[in-house]
Amino acid sequence: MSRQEHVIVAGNPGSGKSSILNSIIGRVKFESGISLGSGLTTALDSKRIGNVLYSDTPGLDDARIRDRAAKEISYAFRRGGKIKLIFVSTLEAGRLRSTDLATMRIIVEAIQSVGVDPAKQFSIIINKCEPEVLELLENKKNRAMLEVPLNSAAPAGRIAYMPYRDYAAGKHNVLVTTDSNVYKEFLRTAPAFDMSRNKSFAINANGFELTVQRLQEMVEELEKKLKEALNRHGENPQGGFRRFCRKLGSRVCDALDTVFDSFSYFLK
Ligand SMILES: Nc1nc2c(ncn2[C@@H]2O[C@H](COP(=O)(O)OP(=O)(O)O)[C@@H](O)[C@H]2O)c(=O)[nH]1
Ligand SMILES: [Mg+2]
Repeated sequence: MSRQEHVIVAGNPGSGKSSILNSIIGRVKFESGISLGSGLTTALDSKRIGNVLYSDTPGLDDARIRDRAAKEISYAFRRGGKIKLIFVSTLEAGRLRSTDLATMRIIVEAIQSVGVDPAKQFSIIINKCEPEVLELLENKKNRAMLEVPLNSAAPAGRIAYMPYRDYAAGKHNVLVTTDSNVYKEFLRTAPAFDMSRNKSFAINANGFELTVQRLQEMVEELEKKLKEALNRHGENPQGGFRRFCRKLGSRVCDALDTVFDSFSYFLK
């Protein structure tokens, strides 16, 4: 039996999740806009369109609604399916937010805890990238500075960068692009993993603050080491970096191969 395709979009408030779903569908089906405080989506919003189920989920970033948000995200995964999970994140002055990394990590760990390994089987969209950022990202070393830490927090199969669209800023229920082909193509080729219906699936967000702190430390260390390693290009930086990854692995980073692969890729 082939499973129902289930697109689950996750990430913190304002990153553009609902807008991305609308762009994929080509119509406004999910409410989008800015809201001060807790974000617009505080409950799971699932809609079946054609043969596909789309789930828009609330973020874990807000301490006041975190437990509720964790439950609501869990409900989406309980339905199972051929899951195309998309994390949406934005950069702040070119840097990853630790709260976004923690959100990804906690969700990935919850999936692993029911015996499904989503490593490399989900996508990350870095949304609302300014033209300057996109230009910097054309340089491999700059991309390594983002993607190696990203993969060590949550090893993605696909990382995509979407541009900042002036006309969508602060708007309510607008399509960020009339060209839904970009998003349709993104979704069509997005990696997926299978999950059975599971009534007991639960995301535990109790450790959110601690995870944020640990990931922040990890990213700082990783960035420092990466800079050193990339500067030593040509002098076999891999050996030292692998040793460093191993050391890190005993503490926080469990996807060493992915981290190392993405690092090696950037050295080519
Ligand atoms: N500038 C810009 N604004 C966007 C983009 N995507 C979404 N927005 C705006 O960002 C705000 C939050 O978007 P929304 O999809 O509701 O985010 P969500 O909370 O993650 O679901 C809305 O005002 C959108 O119009 C984009 O690509 N560029
Ligand atoms: Mg939303």
